[in-house]
Amino acid sequence: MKISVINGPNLNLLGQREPELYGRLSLARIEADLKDLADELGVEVGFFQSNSEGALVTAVQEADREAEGIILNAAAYTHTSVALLDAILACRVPVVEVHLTNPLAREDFRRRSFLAQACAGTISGFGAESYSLALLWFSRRKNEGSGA
Ligand code: CA2
Repeated sequence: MKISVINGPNLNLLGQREPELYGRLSLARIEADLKDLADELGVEVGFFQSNSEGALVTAVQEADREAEGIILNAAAYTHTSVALLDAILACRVPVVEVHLTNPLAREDFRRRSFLAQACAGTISGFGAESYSLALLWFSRRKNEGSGA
């Protein structure tokens, strides 16, 4: 099973700015830790990050063709993007929305996700562990499905 992990705008700055909010880990470190977990779980993972909405739409479409699930932190596009919502609605594979912080505990404009309605679920507020929890869900789902 392959899972695609897609990250949106400014997440390439993780670990360099606003560590009190987003933590001290770089995106590369979060991805390396997820790869370790994926290896333990026997899951293949792929990673993509872009600051561009269109590139993220294309990444979701490609992941839908190539992977069996998508872990998506669309960052600020979570709160604005009909294009990403439409891409997720068109997906055959489940998409899990993740956030490092808990957007419901932040500014009002972060309380609305355009994407959540099309996702299998949302995991927010656990820092880098939000991604791990999403990966565990995919892994357990696969094992339950195979009867293992
Ligand atoms: O908590 C999350 O994961 C967010 O998706 C992060 C987004 C924010 O717009 C969402 O409401 C919640 C912002 C990502 C910005 O990433 C930075 C990382 C380091 C330094 C500055 C920004």
